[in-house]
Amino acid sequence: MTQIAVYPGSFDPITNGHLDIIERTTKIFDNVIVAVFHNPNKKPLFTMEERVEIIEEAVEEFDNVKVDAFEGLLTDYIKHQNAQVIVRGLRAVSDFETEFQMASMNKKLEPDVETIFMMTRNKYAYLSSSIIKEVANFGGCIEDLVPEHVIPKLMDKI
Ligand code: COD
Repeated sequence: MTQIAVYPGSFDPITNGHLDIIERTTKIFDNVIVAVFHNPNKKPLFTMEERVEIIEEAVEEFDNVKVDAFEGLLTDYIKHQNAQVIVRGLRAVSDFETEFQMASMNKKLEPDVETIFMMTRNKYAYLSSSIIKEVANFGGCIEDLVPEHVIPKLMDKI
């Protein structure tokens, strides 16, 4: 059976921490879908189309990665894609509580789907999309923290 993993997130924008999780996931599963969540209750900095496009450029080198957008329940999307696994990244202990709650609810909704967690690489442990936007907004250097092509796109927005 082809093992398909879904790596879901907001990715507003993708960081090198996300990219590292994607790269490591490609080595474990046959196919990886990076699934960008459209949350109607949130106003992201980048539109859905922009986030998908930015990620597509970042994952160009991996031939088993597809980038997609979804709305509604993640578990419904997973079944629709015939995927079996949700991949999430863990940074600090503070991530654990939310992740535990989400994984438990997803298990309740769809018992056949497993969530697996990948520890962040130490050098990316402090990275999040929010901190990148804040630092960029105040003129700080974000080189080496996001894929290169993200920097001018962020500059255009702020
Ligand atoms: N190093 C390693 N991993 C990282 C790093 C880093 N530096 N930064 C972020 N990550 C990981 C995060 O821990 C997460 O696993 C993933 O990357 C994506 O992160 P974000 O912040 O872009 O995305 P989130 O956490 O906002 O995504 C939340 C979802 C969209 C997955 C969630 O809200 C969802 O599933 N929504 C769909 C509706 C639904 O089904 N709701 C019920 C869920 S129980």
